[in-house]
Amino acid sequence: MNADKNFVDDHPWLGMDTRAVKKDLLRHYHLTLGRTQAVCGELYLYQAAALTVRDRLVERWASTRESYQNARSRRVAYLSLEYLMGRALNNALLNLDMEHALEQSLRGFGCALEEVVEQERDAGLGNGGLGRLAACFLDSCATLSYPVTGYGIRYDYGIFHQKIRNGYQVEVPDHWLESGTPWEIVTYDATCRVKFGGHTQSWTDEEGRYRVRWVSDSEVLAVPHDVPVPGYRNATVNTLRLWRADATERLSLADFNSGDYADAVHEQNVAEQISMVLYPNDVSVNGKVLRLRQQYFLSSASLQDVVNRWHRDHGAGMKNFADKNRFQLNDTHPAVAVPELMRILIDEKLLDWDEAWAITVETMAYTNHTLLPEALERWPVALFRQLLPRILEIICEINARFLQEVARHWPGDEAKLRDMSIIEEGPEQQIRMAYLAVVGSSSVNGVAALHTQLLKAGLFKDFYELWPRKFNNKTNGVTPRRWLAFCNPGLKALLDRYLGTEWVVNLDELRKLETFIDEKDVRHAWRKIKYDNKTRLAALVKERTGIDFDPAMLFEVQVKRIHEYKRQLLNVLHVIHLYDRIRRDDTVALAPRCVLIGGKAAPGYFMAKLIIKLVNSVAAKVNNDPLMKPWLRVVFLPNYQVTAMEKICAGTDLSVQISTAGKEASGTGNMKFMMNGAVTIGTLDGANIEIRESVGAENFFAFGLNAAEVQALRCDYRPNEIIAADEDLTRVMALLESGHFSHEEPNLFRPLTGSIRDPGDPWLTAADFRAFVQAQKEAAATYLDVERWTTMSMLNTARSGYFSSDRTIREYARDIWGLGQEQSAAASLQAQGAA
Ligand code: 26Q
Repeated sequence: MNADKNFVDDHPWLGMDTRAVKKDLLRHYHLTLGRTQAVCGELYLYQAAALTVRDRLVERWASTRESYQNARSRRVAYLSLEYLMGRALNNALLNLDMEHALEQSLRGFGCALEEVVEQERDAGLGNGGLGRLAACFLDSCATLSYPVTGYGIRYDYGIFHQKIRNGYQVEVPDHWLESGTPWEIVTYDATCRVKFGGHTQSWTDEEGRYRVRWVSDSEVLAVPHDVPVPGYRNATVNTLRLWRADATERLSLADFNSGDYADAVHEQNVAEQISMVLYPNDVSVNGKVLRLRQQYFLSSASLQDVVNRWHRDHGAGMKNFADKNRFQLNDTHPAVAVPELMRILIDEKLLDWDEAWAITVETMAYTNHTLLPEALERWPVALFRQLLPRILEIICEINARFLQEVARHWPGDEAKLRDMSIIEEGPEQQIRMAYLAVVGSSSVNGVAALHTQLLKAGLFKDFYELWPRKFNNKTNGVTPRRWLAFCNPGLKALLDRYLGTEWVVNLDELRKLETFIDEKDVRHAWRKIKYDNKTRLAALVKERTGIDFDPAMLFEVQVKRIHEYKRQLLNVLHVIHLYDRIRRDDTVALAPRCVLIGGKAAPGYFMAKLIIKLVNSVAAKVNNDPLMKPWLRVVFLPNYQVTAMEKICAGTDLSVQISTAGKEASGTGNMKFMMNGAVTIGTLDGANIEIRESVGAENFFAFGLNAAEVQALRCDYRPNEIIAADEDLTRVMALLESGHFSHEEPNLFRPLTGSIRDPGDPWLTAADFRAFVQAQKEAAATYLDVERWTTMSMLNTARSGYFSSDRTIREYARDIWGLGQEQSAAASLQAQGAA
């Protein structure tokens, strides 16, 4: 065999020792980047470090691909419009165990590693929980050596950068690729073409088959940008393939020659728009044409890619394709993959409908992430007709056949046909993407036990009756590599010392911590670690807001997207209540506390933006009042992102998870806090319920209405009576309504107080106020009992093993993807052999 062809196999892997790393660092600095004098804290040193690490990833990447190929195992494509990857360098250093070598190498330049890693911009290609979940899943798949490829879009602009001006959110574009990224390799030879617009033609071919041709009026190139996803110390490197959109014809020569330069680049601009920017709404959908173009672009390119590889590896036929492939849809955003796979199989591979449908349903699986009606995607039929005419025909055929099945199951039931139809009738026909995903998949899962239960009883009730076996739960998890081993080095050292190092890949091992729960030294070390982490967090708060947090005080944190259902407003009501108590000099059993709230609001979400302004106004009032100083500090932390959470979760005492019961599908921030020894104050919603079960009710501050009580109260909700009957709440509302926090504009917060007083308030904020205050009192009293709090904190970490995304991914692999144990083990063995 030609040595060049197999460079990686024929050469020993690059050294991991300081000498080898330092040599490559210098080489990249001088030769790849063309620099002469290394300057500490500059971008180029980071880039040289990243390239040095990347070389080692690329070697393992090639061998991982080969071992998957040899194992001929089933493959999974994870389709997601969002990946919130955060920083890659730190993560790769941990997973390849290179931190020490790089640190030493940089020392030669008189430079600290911490300074170098700070140069990296977050890859913020997602909004919140759903995007970060995708990133945690990729980490677990690589760590477990599962052959899973992530597919997404390489947005030029990720989630906006949040600035706060005069207390208001201002969105600044996130041009994260400004100085390039060392973490992608462009794979031009796997470029695909995606069709848009035009019309369809049908004919009967020589063999008498009914055929359809989609004559599009434009085509866009999808260019793969591959990002390495390293597993934890197992020599596996999986792939995140991100598509960038490009024009097929770079510029129109005709237009160019006729002198219209602007028109000449028009097509290019239209094409490139597709991968230009991430849509910044996380809950309510916005129905923009460009968003549908993004969805189809991702779905079509990814499916073509999988089918192309299939032919490369297995020849021309589609036999066994269903046995060897699975597609996981991250919410309905890529649900158009269902009709797109049908199109490829029927129009291009010439399968008949039934064969194609069997393959499609067998290979597709759908994860639902929300029950909120405003988050359910619907697209006008008219828009599909214009943009994706062939796909619309296929959806109509899927629906027609599906409705026949409904009619067989519920004979004569017209209402059922109307309720379950993929196409919603009305003044404007709409496609219900969630129904399309359910009908076209063999698995439908929710993301926490309560959420799945509510899906089966509510949104998908009829579908559950029709196909009970499709439905299953997969409670979310988070990766313990980033969310414990990396973000909490102090705690990692303690765990390594007392438990050994297995816990990083087997988080259930944390249970062993319970055997040390009474050991004085451990308890003392535990408190010291938390104190140090709080000091780190305080430094971040100081840098971003100018406010001093005192690490001796209770750190209470609520960070997540700003949304009414998450009830940051309830948190603020409690803060105002504390402020009111301190002003009245009622400080009995009060624990001095620092309250941190952070998160981005969708740019068009008025109420969420007003909540941000309120937090800032209350913070200003509190922090400028000398009376408050010993008791209360409040900040809104600007630009909450993955990298900020790495410091935040390690330095938190009390994790605030207070969504209206039944509304938060799962939550994943709650899990990161728990792992790092924070205690939760929370409602019985989403994964909070399972967190409480795991840690024990005595180690969790639960409060408020449960999902059933929320439902029941809706019919007869009288917030004004609740307020009138509650002296504390009356005072809080009076402060807000008197303009106490908005002197120049006394009515500024009326929309918020009005919503609390509205009998139609869907979030029942007033209903849970008293219970929240009570739970907060208990939390404060407990915090003041240092020993009791230490025990609670330790037990939260010790019992968090279930919330590892390794557990979640094992369940996906077993129940949905059917990835056998042997497949993962074989790949892992091969990779290790290569290492
Ligand atoms: C849809 C159409 C058009 C534009 C935007 C969107 C869109 C984008 C993102 C809709 C929703 C999202 C994100 C949803 C999300 O993050 N959901 C969260 O998922 C987490 C992981 O399962 C859960 O833990 C959270 O409870 C859930 O809110």
